[in-house]
Amino acid sequence: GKVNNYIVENINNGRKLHFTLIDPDRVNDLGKLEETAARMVEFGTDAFLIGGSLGVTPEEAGETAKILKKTGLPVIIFPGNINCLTPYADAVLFMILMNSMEHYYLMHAQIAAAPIIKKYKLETLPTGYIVVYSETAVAHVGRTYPIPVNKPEIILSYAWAAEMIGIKYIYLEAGSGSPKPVPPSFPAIVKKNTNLITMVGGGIRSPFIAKKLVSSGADIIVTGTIVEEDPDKASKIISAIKKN
Ligand code: 1GP
Repeated sequence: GKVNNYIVENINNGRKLHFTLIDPDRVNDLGKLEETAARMVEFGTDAFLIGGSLGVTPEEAGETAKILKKTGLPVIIFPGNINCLTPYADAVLFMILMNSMEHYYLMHAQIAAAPIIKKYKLETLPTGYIVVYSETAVAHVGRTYPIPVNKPEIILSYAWAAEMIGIKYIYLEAGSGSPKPVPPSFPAIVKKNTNLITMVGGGIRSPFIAKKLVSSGADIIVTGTIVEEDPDKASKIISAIKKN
């Protein structure tokens, strides 16, 4: 698929990527979103993710995708649930929430989504999604089982299992607005021992942390909250990871 090729080619050329996450539930002004999106493109973001844990209507997802598509960058759905699906995006992270204790997030959401994704003709990016901490919206909604931060070998077991199933992307998630990001030892051990494309997000607020995560092995850094607060802060993060 086009979006996968774009990501893989960039990574193979030694680039570190930045994805801007927009939660359609928090978009109040589409004009302002268009402005923010244009600024993020100027700063060097590489793609847009759209999604949220709660409250996203398919209409909001669609309106958000349409605005973001105007930038010319890939627009990828990062679904909290099937309500986030919209035909106006380019692709979807087709995710298994690997450390969920809920059967629904392991296979039923995917079964419910698959025929809709076919109808919408969305490209799928097969993704293992792991939520590390417990005190975030995604952890609560997804009923996840937290990962001990001082045990990177556990995250490696998840990553190996994902790779053995045929999954191509791994998303190491601290949770949106998390007070701390995932430890750099997590992308480090995954990168060293697998061929998975490693995405890291949640609680990334400083250029220093972002740089540390990419130098440890993250291929893609995702930021959402700071873009909502002030796109200028995201600009510094993008510069830091691109300089790496
Ligand atoms: C959440 O990883 C993303 O799914 C982004 O998190 O909002 O903390 O940047 P932040």
